[in-house]
Amino acid sequence: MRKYIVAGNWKMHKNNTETTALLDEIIAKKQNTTTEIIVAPTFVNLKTAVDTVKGQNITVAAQNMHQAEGGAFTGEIAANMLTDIGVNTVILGHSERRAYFHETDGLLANKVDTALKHNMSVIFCFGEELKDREKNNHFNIVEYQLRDALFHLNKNDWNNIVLAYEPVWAIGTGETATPEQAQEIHQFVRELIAKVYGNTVADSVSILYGGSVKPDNAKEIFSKPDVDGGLIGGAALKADDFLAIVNSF
Ligand code: G2H
Repeated sequence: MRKYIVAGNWKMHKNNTETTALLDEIIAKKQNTTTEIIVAPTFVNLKTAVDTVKGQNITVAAQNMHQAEGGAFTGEIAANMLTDIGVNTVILGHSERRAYFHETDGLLANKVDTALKHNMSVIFCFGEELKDREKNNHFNIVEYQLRDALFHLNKNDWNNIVLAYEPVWAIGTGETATPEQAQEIHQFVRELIAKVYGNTVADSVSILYGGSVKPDNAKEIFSKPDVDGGLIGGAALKADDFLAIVNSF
């Protein structure tokens, strides 16, 4: 059975006080749900978040991490610094990391390996840019991203991988892929994983959609058979919006 997941990627928003306030509101208003709720505040607020959500069935994730075990990498964060404070999930390969911090699929393969070595779960983001879609090259791009970053993994590794399809042209732009466009890629990805790893892996990996998901479009997107939830940016910054999305299955 695939897990349904709604993950809030807070990006570079919310200071420490605001982090506590938003989490308190989410905790106070959240209803019982079988959907896994994940929040990803900034690094400096992760420990606060872990302490605040204790016992609440909310997972705290980091938005990035370095591939090395440690060393002279000014400004970076290692896997064991995250696990030591109770953060066992990390978002890797977000398009903003790829675009502004030059992260390549080769580098991301190393980051994924490091995360798995530390028994962390990875939410791996991928997706084409507008120019790729305009050239009708989006299936190829997505396939290359997954092959280069993930297809060296063995079958068991996939127990700790969640995928997040985020078409770059739909991120923070108000543009959303139509539910049909999302389903088409999600189905393609699941079939690709089935070819490489077999049906058991393909049927058990959760594939989230991300890119301008809002309370008013979440239900339709999540209703598609290969969409197992969402990675939410802007709409994750307000408790009511985020929880409306969590309750959209
Ligand atoms: C895509 C998404 C969250 P938004 O980046 O990862 O952000 O929902 O604001 O488009």
